[in-house]
Amino acid sequence: ASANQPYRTGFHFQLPKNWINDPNGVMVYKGVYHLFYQYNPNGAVVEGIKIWGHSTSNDLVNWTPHEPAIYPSEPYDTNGCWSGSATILLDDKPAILYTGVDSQNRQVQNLAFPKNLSDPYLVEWIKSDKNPVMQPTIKNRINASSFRDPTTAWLGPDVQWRVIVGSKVDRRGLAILYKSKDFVNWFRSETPLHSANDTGMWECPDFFPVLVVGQNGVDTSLNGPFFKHVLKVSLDETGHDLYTIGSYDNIKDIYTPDKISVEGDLGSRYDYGKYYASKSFFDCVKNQRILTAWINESSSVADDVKKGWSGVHAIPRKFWLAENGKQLVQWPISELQKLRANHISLANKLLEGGSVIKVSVVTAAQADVEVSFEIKDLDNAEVLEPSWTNPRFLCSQKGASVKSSLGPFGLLVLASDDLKENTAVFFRIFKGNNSYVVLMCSDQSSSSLNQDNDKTTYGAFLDVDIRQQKLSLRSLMDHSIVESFGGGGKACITSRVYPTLAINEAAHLYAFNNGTQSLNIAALNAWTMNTANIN
Ligand code: DQQ
Repeated sequence: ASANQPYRTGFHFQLPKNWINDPNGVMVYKGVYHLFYQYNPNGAVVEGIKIWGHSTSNDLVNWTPHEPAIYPSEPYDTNGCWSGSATILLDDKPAILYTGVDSQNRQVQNLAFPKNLSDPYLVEWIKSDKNPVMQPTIKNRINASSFRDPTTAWLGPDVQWRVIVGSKVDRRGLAILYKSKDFVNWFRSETPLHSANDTGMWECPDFFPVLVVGQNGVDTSLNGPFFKHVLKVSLDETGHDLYTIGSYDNIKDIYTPDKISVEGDLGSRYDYGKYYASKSFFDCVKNQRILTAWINESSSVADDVKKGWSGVHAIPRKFWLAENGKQLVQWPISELQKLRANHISLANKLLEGGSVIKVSVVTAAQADVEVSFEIKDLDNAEVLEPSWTNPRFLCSQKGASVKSSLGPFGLLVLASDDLKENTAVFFRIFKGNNSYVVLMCSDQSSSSLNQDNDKTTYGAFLDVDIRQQKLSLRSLMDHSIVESFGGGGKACITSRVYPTLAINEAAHLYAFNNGTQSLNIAALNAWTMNTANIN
């Protein structure tokens, strides 16, 4: 960030200019991490023909740019090279499946292989002469404008590859399943892997196993008693990434969610703020599953054009199944901590009702903070009305300035010294039926004096038992983005904000308690984040 470009990020993946959206084909090859991405080389707007930009990294933090890897060149992709995924085949050879928008504007799936396998940077890709390898036909009745975003493939017990492609029939979202023995000739299965009513188009599906016990990740082809499966879809109607946890029968090729399927706006979300078109991959170097995603702007198109760029990617997150098996838990990759500098800390500090304390971290515009709160007396918590089931609505009704007894308390980030501008990331505690209910909110309503931004408030319920444990929050602040992790990563909220006063050295960090009851900051650790080398 600089005086004329105060919203550029210091450690989030971004490009020098123009439009970026979905992460594509993420993988590790010969120890090098590869990230491809949807890119519009002609401007900072969504309109335009998309190509696959390409960067590589040794640590998922610093990134080196390469020439675009896949761009329109053939009738089967002349109107765009859209999202897709990488699969490492059995002979260790990577393959990419991507959506091409063909000369008739039909969506088809295409295959590409590296030109030179001894080049760890895989800078050149060759498209298969069998392309398109999957396409809509009169017989298969696939909707040619809703057929895109092939996943990483996995191997079944019959040694055939499987891949799903997002689609819809009317408003029923579908994960169409294809199988192949050789990765080149693909056959559509009669039944989709999964589908759900009234969800609209399933963009960027992702399907993978997670271990029932522990935090390690596993290869996409594993299945059996030690695993559950996760299906994620990106709903274009709401702009949200939703997932279910369930079981995958790899004989019948059917996925069955444990409880409910994706249900409109209120299913489990990776992130309750801005976070879309995510894609995971198995990092066999560190035995972890990593989640990447696109975070779009909340500014006006005119402002995006003026600043010359649009879109960033989230910090890659390691993620795993929670101990109770009911949700995923996400945490920024540990390599990010290499950027931490100027450590400051507080311990056992009283945060009185109605108080604000300054946390004097150097460069609060680009910082990482972890805080845990201790609440001794829960008796006076506000009673949760049975109708208060929508956390986002609750957070917008009860923003950072609405007092109760236990909350709001948390952090004011990217704040000006007069607090006229601030983004409030905070908790509220309610008394539920038999337990306490924790609400986590990110309130953007005072984030900027500029009124042209989307300042919607975000919220999530956080599944932690505060009688047993402290309430923790980690926020990554990076000029125009705030990524927050509640309860050790059980609820995540990412927001985009565009302060006009609280920029660069004029941005500050505070802890606040706007509730009437005092509580304790058990520990607070904050760091300036050094700038990563990104593109
Ligand atoms: N973005 C791509 C599509 C995908 C959408 C086009 C999701 O392949 O469905 O840029 O953001």
